Amino acid sequence: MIEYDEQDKRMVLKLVYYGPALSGKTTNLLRLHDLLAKEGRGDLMVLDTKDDRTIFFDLLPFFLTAPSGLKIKLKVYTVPGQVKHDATRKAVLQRADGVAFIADSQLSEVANNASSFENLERNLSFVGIGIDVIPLVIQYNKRDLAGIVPEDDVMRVWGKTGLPVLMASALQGWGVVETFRKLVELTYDHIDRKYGLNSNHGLDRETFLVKLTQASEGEE
Ligand SMILES: Nc1nc2c(ncn2[C@@H]2O[C@H](COP(=O)(O)OP(=O)(O)OP(=O)(O)O)[C@@H](O)[C@H]2O)c(=O)[nH]1
Ligand SMILES: [Mg+2]
Repeated sequence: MIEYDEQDKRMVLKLVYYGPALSGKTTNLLRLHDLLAKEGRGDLMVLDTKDDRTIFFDLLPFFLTAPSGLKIKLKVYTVPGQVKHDATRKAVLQRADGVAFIADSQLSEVANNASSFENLERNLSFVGIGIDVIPLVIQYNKRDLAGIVPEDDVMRVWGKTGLPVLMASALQGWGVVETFRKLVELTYDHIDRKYGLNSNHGLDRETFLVKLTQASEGEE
């Protein structure tokens, strides 16, 4: 549910990284912050944590201006994965324009992934967003570990949903930008259909993607 002010030429978009506790949502944002160019992105806010676990949310903002002068702010949030923080998850999910579901690839986490995804379905419905409508990508994180669900099994389960599924190791820094790029792509298409980003604002998909996912120089 895009915040769009035609008069002011401003648009605020919200992407949410969702998933079970300790799946690597905060680590995804830390890596995005390191891997993406400074130009066009703000600072990462990691809010109150307890033992490195998110209590409220983390936020990484991006800014870009379309040729029409439309100013777009893209806010990327994480939710706290611990079951007890459900009220906060609902609050963060309000008015979301896209979701990345970060699953933990470890065999021991299969049940937690499933219940977190059910929780996402329930909470999206609670905040009035259709899970079939909102841009949604799935990331299987922690691929660097032993004792993980094989990729074939992941695809067998998720393939039939038609959702994009990406493998990643946020710890090692791979699959993270790819996941973000996929979500940004889907979100662009979703907004373009409604607001004509290309036709009304001269902002094509490629430019949108490039501006938001430029690699930072020097470090990898
Ligand atoms: N081995 C491995 N560890 C990871 C990976 N991603 C994250 N971790 C570790 O998993 C732990 C939890 O990561 P966080 O990013 O804090 O997890 P979170 O999903 O934000 O957790 P909550 O805030 O409690 O919901 C940390 O110790 C990370 O270093 C990964 O790809 N591989
Ligand atoms: Mg976190």
